[in-house]
This record gives sequence, C-alpha cells and structure tokens, in this order.
Amino acid sequence: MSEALTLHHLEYSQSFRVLWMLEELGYPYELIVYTRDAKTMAAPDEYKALSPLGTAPVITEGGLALAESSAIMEYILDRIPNQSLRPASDSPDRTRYLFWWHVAQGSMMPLQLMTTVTTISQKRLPFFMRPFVKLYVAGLEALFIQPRLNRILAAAEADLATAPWFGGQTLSAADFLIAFNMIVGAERGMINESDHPHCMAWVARMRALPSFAAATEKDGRPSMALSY
Ligand SMILES: N[C@@H](CCC(=O)N[C@@H](CS)C(=O)NCC(=O)O)C(=O)O
Repeated sequence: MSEALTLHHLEYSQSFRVLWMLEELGYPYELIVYTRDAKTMAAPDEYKALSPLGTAPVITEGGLALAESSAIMEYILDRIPNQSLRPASDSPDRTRYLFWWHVAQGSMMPLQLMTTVTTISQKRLPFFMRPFVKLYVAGLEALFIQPRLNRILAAAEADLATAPWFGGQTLSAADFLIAFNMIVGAERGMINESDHPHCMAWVARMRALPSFAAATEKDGRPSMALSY
C-alpha cells in the first residue's frame, strides 16, 4: 500500500466529492480510478476488498483504509490546519454549516437512494410483477420520499437566498459533501430552474469553481449520475 494519501475513485459515484474537495484544497494525493461492473453496476471485487463496507469512496494512506465520504472528508480536513472549509466553532456560520453537512448524508442521501433502488429494482423484476410494484413505488414517492425531499429543497432555497454557500458566507466542506446530492438531483430533474432557482444558481457557482474542472478532467466522466 502506498504511503501517500490515495483516493480510490469509483466512476459515477459519491467518491467524486472527495476528488473535488482534494482539488479545491490542493492537497497532494494519488488517484486510482475504478470502473463499475458493466452488468450489475456494482464496484469491482478489487474495490470491495479495500474496506470492510465495500463501498466508494475509500482512501488509503500507509496502513490506513478509510471508507464513508464524510469520515474521509473530516480526516483530510484534520490534516490541514489552515484550511477555510470548516467554519470555526465560534463562527456565526457554524450551525448552518453543521446542519447542511449532516442533511447531505443523514436526510437527503437516504431519500435519493430509495428512489435509485426502487427505479433499478423495478427494471429488473419479471414483467408480470411490474404493475403492482410500480403502484407501490408511486405511493412511496408521493407519501414519503417527495414530501421530505421537497421540504429539504425548500429549506435549501431559503438559506441560499440569504448567503451563497450551504455553509453560509464562504465555500465550505458542506458544499462539497452535498454537491453530489444536488448535482445528481439537477441532472435527474429533481432540482430545476422553475422550482429551485437558488439551488440551480448554487449548482452553477459550484460548477464554475476551477476545482470542478480539475476534478472532472481527472474523473473523465460526462456526468455524476449513474444512468440506469
Ligand atoms: N454512505 C456511504 C455510501 C457509499 C456508497 O453507497 N457508495 C456507492 C457508490 S455511490 C457504492 O459503493 N456502490 C457500489 C457498490 O455498492 O458496489 C458514503 O458516503 O461513503
């Protein structure tokens, strides 16, 4: 295992946000890009073997192998004392930063994942089961998933109307963490100009960062969303 901090990046995955934040920080790292299994879209076996969870992202450094996007991002930020991506505990932006940092993984991702899983599994079901499952999924979307996502996006609209970044006045790690949710949401039409103008303006601001161009060049993928 290399002594240098190495990001194991799985294509079309949440590891893009770690790649992007590393580029923003200018922190030295090595990059290994893995492709998904063409049939199952799962991570390849060599990726699954990297960490106990078998999920992307993973970083390694010497004997360390660390999974989970937010744990990895905190680990990297802890290594750089003078970075500005985490508002200090006495900053007026701190609570807003903490809120969105946790919303990304704790509230938004589970809802988006439910939609992804139900969409993929419907396509893999025997055709005679599909109408029943479609009805069930439509109910789940209407009663549970969409109302919750709508409340999150309404809160994001309200906050982004008062300050440009999820963490408040300055760009923060919360922006990079939630960027995967937001940009995939925009690519899939869940976030759109007519309903979420402030969110779309934030997406444009994020995409305009030089670190986005650098990360996409290294990633080499046309989008963040996995097509299914
Ligand atoms: N909460 C985890 C979720 C990780 C996760 O589900 N990653 C997906 C990629 S977006 C994955 O590894 N998929 C491939 C697989 O499960 O084989 C994190 O943020 O690291």
